[in-house]
Amino acid sequence: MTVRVGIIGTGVMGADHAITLRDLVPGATVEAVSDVDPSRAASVGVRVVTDPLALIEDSDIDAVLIASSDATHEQFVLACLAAGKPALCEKPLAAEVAGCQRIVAAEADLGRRLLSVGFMRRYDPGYVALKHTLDAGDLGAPLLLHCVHRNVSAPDWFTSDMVITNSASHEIDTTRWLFGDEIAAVTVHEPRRSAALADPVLLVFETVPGVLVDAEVFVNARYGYDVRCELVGERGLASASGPVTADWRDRFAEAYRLELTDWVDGVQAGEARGASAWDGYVASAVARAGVAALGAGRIAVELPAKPALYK
Ligand code: ISE
Repeated sequence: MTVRVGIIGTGVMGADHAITLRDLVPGATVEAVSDVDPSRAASVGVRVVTDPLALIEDSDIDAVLIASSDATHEQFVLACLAAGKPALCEKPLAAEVAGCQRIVAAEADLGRRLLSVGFMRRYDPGYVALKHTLDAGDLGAPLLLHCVHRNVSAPDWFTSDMVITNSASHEIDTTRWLFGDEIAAVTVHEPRRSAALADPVLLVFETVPGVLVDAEVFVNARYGYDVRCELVGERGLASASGPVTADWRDRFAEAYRLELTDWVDGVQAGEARGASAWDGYVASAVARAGVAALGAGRIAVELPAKPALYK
């Protein structure tokens, strides 16, 4: 069966995903799109549905890709659950931790997973190879992970909180995915301020078994988009790196292709793949602890019990 995808939000990521789905993902078509800006929606070149909730309900749409502004995610994700439609939501799952909790509760009540969250680094060949090396035991037990996450420049609406909630959320998810462990505490350091916002920041995550992860997140690094990490184990080192590019679309093009392919294959198989709503919730909860830690020392992360659906 061909998966007929509806895309909500045709800005930078939605438009990029539309091209990837159309040109590079077997078994998928972009059936319709919706955007607050009708001309931006029309530029994708497929049917435009003005009301995003009508797109979710549309009987010609099998699965929904949500790439609209962060504040709208919760409403659309909940509507997909109510309609029984699989959905891939760009991170964050919801703008606030409470919204993520409502989504997790709604999916747990439904009793089946329909949601995936767009943490694309889980599909990046370099990060996947690093995880294989670690899981194969070649490095011994992990001790430290050093991460670098630099953007050329942040949009003018970016805030200090967003450096953590929007950007560092990738390092939070990478840490949990790579080690399969939760983050127990967060500390955030800030050097001498060179900009109006807290940028760069240096985050330190402590995982439950005691691996230390440091992450430099610098959203106005100017020279390029540069994302990489190095893992230090008891018996060796391994790293994941990639080219320095203009932005994340080039650096992670292959990761996006693999993510969308796996999502579509999962829809065909009746399975939700990739990061779950629970992963989206935890990323937001840890990011919120990071925001609290900015200038306030070490903050412990308290998580509720994981619902059975996600075990
Ligand atoms: C953006 O939303 C992304 O997801 C990028 O991967 C990240 O590098 C950037 O900092 C975020 O703002």
